[in-house]
Amino acid sequence: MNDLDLVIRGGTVATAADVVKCDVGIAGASVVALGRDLPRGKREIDATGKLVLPGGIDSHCHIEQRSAAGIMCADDFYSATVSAAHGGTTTVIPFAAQHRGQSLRQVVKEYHECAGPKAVVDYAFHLIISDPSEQVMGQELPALIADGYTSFKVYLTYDLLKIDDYQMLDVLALARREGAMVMVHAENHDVIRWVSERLLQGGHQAPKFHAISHPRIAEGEATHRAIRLSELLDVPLLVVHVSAEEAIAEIRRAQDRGLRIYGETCPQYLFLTAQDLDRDGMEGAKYCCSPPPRDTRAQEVVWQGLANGTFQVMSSDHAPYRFDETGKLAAGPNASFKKIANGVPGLCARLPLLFSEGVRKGRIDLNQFVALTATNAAKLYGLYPRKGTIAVGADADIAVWDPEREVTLTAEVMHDNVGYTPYEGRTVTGWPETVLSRGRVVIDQGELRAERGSGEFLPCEKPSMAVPRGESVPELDPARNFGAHIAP
Ligand code: DUC
Ligand code: ZN
Ligand code: ZN
Repeated sequence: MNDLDLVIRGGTVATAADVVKCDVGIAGASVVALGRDLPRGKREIDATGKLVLPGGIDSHCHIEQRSAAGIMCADDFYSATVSAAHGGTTTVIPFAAQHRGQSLRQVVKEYHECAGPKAVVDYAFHLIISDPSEQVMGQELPALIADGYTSFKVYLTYDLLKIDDYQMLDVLALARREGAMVMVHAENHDVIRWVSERLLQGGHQAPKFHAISHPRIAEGEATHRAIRLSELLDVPLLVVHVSAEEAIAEIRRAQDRGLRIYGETCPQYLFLTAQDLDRDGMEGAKYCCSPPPRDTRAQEVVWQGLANGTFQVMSSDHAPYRFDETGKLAAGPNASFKKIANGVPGLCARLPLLFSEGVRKGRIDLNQFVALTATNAAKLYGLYPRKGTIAVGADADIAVWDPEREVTLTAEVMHDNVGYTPYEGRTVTGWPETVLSRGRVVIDQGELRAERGSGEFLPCEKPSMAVPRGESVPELDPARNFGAHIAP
């Protein structure tokens, strides 16, 4: 233990399980010792009065991604990962997003070309499957899963992304066979389309109608359907960016029945409401995301879901578009709600918001905070225990967190390329002062220290949480497997 490169001394270390006062000894990229009065390291960080937390894992963010409508995200892998690091996040899992007709292999190659030279923290990739062709399902996807892309998102809505229930069953069956994690965007496409058309026919174009066009029932119904399809094939499923009470109830009910259904929510469903979309002029466009923020009652139900374990993860769904002609207003300064790019930024604000409003206000405890922002994502996506915890042998990805520091959120504080934050003017208490990634100081007292391209790609293991629970037949046999579902 004589060769410690860095010792974080005198802080309170919190993981998903424990809160312990101890030092953290780091050699090279790894944590090598946890204990009191560790020998001096070549460098020391005094963490007296501070929390020492696993760096956050943001397992749902869109970086350098072109939307189906052709609009490019405002953040590339440099600005996005710099923003993440400033907020205490040391791993991001954005999407390698397939547009219809594209080879998934080629898509992954292109995202690597974007990320490799720019990322300042480590990254993995989920895949987005919009075109489950024979080539994709038969060859590309199984091969990519074996290569460390072990999770993928599918959409039940959006004209250019959605898959139908038959395709969803194909995707779930493949995930079951290959041990991958399926993430689903669960909203009923036809409900949204039908309501939207009627709103537009009635001349209702303003951003606030985006929220009305995505009814809670559409989210609840699609969540129910996705869960039932996964139940039919006995395969785990993760429902992403959940906002509506109806959807939360479906997830909870499925969990209570013993199904491996997981839930993710995001800051916008805790801190924004549909009222934000009704701001003056086009201002509301800044808050358009799908599913939309709901009301204060829904916010409370989301908080309950975080506290009672219905949700395993709180990710940002960072989908950054500037409030100008390159982003939110790409279809013109008075575009209808249907033409506004969907998404809000959140990579930097995610941890401080949840700490300030969740931990400090007693809605969740520190262990839950760590689980929701880091550990569970690592487990769900095959990065645990290398990432998501502070333990001997784990990567030294650490946020030394000042629980008393007050920061007022502004676009500048976010260090992204968006030009606004939906949380402008909100003061949070608790902020990361030093952030380490694999033992490297990435943020030092709020200053960026990392080089472009110093982040590394993380191939993901097949997640154990993607495996069906209990007795499970590896090959689906309709005559045998589906009998249980036919019984009255
Ligand atoms: N909704 C999505 O499904 N993806 C990106 C952002 C959003 O609002
Ligand atoms: Zn989505
Ligand atoms: Zn998203």
